[in-house]
Amino acid sequence: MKIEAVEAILVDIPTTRAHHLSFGTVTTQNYVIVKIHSGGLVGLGEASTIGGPAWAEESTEGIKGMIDTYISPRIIGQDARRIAHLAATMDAAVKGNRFAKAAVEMALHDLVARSLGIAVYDLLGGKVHDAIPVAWTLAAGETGRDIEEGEEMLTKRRHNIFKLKIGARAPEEDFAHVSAICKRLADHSSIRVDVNQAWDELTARKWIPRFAEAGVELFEQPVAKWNVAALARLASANDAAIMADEAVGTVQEAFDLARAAAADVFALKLTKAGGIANTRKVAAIAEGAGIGLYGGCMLETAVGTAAYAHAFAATPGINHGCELFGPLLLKDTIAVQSIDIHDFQFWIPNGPGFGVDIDEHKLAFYRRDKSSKSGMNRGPSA
Ligand code: MUC
Ligand code: MG
Repeated sequence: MKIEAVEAILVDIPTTRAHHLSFGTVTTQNYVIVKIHSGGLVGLGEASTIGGPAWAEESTEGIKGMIDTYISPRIIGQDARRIAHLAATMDAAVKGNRFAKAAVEMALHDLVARSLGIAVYDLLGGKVHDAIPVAWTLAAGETGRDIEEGEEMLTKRRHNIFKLKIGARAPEEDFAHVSAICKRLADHSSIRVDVNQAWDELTARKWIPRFAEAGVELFEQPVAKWNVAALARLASANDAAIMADEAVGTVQEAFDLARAAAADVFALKLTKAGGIANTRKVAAIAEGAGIGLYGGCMLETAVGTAAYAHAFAATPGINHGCELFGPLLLKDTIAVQSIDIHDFQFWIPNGPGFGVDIDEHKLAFYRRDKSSKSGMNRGPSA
């Protein structure tokens, strides 16, 4: 199964509403869609960023450049079925750049599974989850709108886990906002907050117990990702769960966090881990350390969402739900199939591959370069 060509396509899709995070406000999501071609088949992968390089180091422009310049030339002509070998090839050629590698590794999984006529989760050992409870992020930036949105999600039986984005404002203001939402929604749902690294340890030490008292069950990345010691102290001092997100990318970071008892829960994301295989290694470290798991996201399109879903479906122990709602925050889709969320759960799509096909007209509309020819890297014989 020779890899004939690799495309890395920049795509921008507006969100249904402004999404407010501690480091900025997102109104358009930026993606790199990867297509790997072999024998008439196409495997799909995706790297999604939030706020360009504001969430992690990589931007979509950098990811595309990395794939076109350094990754594609090394994998074109090679056997797509040797996914672990190709991952090692990428690691040897490129330090870091895990979002870029993840998008390519996802596309290899999709391609190989499609060639076998099976779902990616079957390539990974089969499903352990048919559906996973799914959170929604309340981040409209206004308490009344967030409450309305939450109540609508409960009525529609779409979501009963809510993640609130805080940290952009003073803790006093965030507390007023979160406690008002807890008063209205906490009896019927699980309320969690994501601080996206915005607090220092002193602020976290002071405010986590107060937020917990108001009804918050889980605190995602309350302090800077490098501050493993602070995370450990917070995890040991609080009954509410402390979840590592930005802090737990690589397998080595997962090991360090586990050794330091610095988190009760790990948020898994294919992009920050550098692919499906590494995500499952992070999950294995969590299993060994008795740490819980959450299926995170980077607000992917239906393509990336399906890739995450297949990896999560085949990973035991995802016991804190997931947040695979990305496509529902976008004004439009580039996929033929829609995601299936009902009864408060995300239902895993079937194959072949990730079970998602590109709507080429939509892709042509949303791709940044507006030209279907550019971005294609071909082998010499293709
Ligand atoms: C993050 O840090 O978890 C995922 C969902 C959401 O609302 O923001 C992201 C990123
Ligand atoms: Mg997070």
